[in-house]
Amino acid sequence: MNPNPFGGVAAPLSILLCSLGLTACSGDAPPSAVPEPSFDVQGANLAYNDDVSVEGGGMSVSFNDGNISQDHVVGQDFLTRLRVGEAHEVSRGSGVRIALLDTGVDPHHPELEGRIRAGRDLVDNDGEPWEARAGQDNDGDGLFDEGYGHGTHLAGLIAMLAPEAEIVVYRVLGPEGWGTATGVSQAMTRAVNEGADIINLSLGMGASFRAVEQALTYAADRDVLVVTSAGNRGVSIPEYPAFWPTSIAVGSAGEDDALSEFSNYGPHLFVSAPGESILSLYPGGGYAAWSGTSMAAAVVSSLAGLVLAQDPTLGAAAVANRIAASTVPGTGTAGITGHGRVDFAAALSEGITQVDPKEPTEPGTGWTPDFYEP
Ligand SMILES: [Ca+2]
Ligand SMILES: [Ca+2]
Repeated sequence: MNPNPFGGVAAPLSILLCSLGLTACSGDAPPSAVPEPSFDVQGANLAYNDDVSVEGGGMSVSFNDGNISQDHVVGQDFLTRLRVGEAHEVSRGSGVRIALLDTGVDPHHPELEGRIRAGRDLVDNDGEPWEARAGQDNDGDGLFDEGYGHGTHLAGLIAMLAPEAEIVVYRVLGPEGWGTATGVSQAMTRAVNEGADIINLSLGMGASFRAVEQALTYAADRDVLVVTSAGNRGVSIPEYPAFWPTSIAVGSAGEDDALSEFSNYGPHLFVSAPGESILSLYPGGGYAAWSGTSMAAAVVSSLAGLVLAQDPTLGAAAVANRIAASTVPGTGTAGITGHGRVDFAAALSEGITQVDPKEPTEPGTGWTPDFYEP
């Protein structure tokens, strides 16, 4: 039986095998009918073996769009829907450190001025985790530098949504959106040791690697909240690290709060957040629209930053609990779409602080069942 409540078809076997690392994945088509701006193209950039890619597949690619300005970015409808303005009257993320493990950022973008701190570049092994093009199609998908701008886009979102949080950048993915599990695990351990409160992982891999599992456990043991993207293949097949129980997996929702067709779903999905045609920054002082659970994850990392800044005594599980308990009623289904779509103002409201934190359970169940109250 096809469990997809959004009318999609069950994933072909080749994609399943590919997601489990049993076969090479380049050449598999991404899910169709993904709502993308016309200037976006889709890459079938799926992870296998020891590789990690931006969200593990179905990656959307964005380009600088001269028609978008900062006015458009701060005027997006989803900010009103999430009641971000009200939330900022209560908390702006001050004192919180959010680690962004991605393709790096453009630290010279005017909107990121004074907001970025260099963590480490695990791709080039240097101290400058900044985005750079390679001008090569190393993964043979016909696209050049298709991951370029991904990290800058996410940094722009976090800078807007948690305007006083510190963003610490670790570069773990090259310009085509590929990296290694080793690099991700090393960056996670560094981020924890360097004082991160929240780690944003808008990336995915088809299998669970021991080094990454150990880094996730290390973060959990030190009460660092790890926020992951659920993946962009529109399936319920596990992708890591989203599937790991101590991370909270974020799906993408559209304007109507329904889960995006491209968003992965299932028992491990914790909450959803806007992820369709999100406007943010692009390297070189530009702007771009991008769709994906990557963007949704960055929205939730930012919200976690606001919650933690409001009450620094909260542990990672308590922060996650408040985000889950304050979702918009009726937008989530236990075991499929998680608790529902996040609401910034509700997460910072008085009543939510009374919810008891719950502990994560086993891999694959995520934190969803424990948190869910019908
Ligand atoms: Ca570098
Ligand atoms: Ca390529």
